[in-house]
Amino acid sequence: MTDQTPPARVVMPYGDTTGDGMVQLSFTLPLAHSKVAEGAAVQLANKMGMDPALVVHARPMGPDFTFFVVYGRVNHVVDPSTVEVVERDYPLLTPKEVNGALKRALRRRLVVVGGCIGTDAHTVGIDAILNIKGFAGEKGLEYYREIKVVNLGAQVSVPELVERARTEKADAVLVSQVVTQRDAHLLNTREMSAAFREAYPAAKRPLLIVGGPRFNESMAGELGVDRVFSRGTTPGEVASYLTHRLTRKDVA
Ligand code: B12
Repeated sequence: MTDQTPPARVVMPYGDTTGDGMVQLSFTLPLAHSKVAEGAAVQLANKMGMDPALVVHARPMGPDFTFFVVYGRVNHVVDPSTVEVVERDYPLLTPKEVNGALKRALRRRLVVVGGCIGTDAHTVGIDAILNIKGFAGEKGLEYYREIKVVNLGAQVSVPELVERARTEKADAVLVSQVVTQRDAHLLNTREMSAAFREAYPAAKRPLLIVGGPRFNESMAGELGVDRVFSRGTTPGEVASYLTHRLTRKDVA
């Protein structure tokens, strides 16, 4: 490539050599492990555009199911310039800057109520954001002097969450959803946001934030929340977002 060569617009996955198109895929078929089941796995991979496709791992999952890993080539290319993502649209602040901005703007502590709703008991994610010990080398929101954190823990019902948000006069409600079986994370989030809209006049409603590893950050509008956070979120990002949204009058 010379200095004049424009950067490639499209890219392909690779395994051994750049552009060879090799990918690896895992899935389970409701078939007892057999040569036929392995052939069915290859057929599925072929139909998905992998050709050739090779079963590199097959393991029975009980008597009637088999888990597969298939390695093979695809011919698809992707164009990074057409990818749409939610970019961070607020500055990252230090805890000191967050505390200073909140104190100046609110003249009281910001109140955050959080928990896992529905039957979800995966509290590690919300604890990573809220608990003082934090995540990825950053302290959680409990560390911030100007933030009061009420962590309700696991399996909080929506009515309980709304009630607690009311009694605590929450500025923001932080909900975690990790389990995605039958789209539980989406259904629970919609139920939660609808309940807050019903319980509060629009101008008084706390900021609604949902997070979890399988959320698409661009779904805030359709889920009825103000912001969605996904994999790898750090407490500092959340504290900075809260400060941005709750101290600036011009931010919708
Ligand atoms: C630990 C764990 C458990 C523990 C949970 C303990 C606890 N107190 O949390 C226990 C053993 C209880 C458990 C139980 C179950 N689990 Co489990 N569990 C996991 C595991 C291994 C790790 C999850 C975790 O802690 N991640 C670490 C945290 C830090 O990451 P995180 O949650 O993504 O959080 C980050 C971001 O997403 C974001 N974030 C998350 N929430 C929020 C909220 C806000 C407001 C914000 C801003 C950000 C944010 O910030 C965090 C930091 O970056 C995952 C597999 C995996 N490797 O991910 C399975 C997994 C989540 N579990 C799974 C399942 C199926 C279950 C069970 C149903 C199993 C069963 N049959 O009983 C039960 C369900 C229990 C229930 N009622 O919820 C599945 C879910 C599959 C699916 N499609 O939904 C997974 C993916 C495993 C798998 N591959 O099958 N589990």
